[in-house]
Amino acid sequence: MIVFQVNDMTCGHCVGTITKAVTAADQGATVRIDLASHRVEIEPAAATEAQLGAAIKAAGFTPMAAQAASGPSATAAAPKRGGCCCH
Ligand SMILES: [Cu+2]
Repeated sequence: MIVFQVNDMTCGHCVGTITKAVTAADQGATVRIDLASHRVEIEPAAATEAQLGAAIKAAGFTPMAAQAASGPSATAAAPKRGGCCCH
């Protein structure tokens, strides 16, 4: 599983945008998103972590590599304005 920390994902619209970006990059991928902790978990079918990260970036967000079990050091940075239409 690939996990990204996306701190500028702030609402359900962002979740939809990122889900679409990931499935466009890898049509067989399974995406699970936890908005509260800003985590995007992807079970890829074909794409690499770099390709999926690039797809999320292209959608206007800032993906960071995250461990499957996020440690206490993964404190959320102040959300930046990203690709979301609602902020
Ligand atoms: Cu949003």
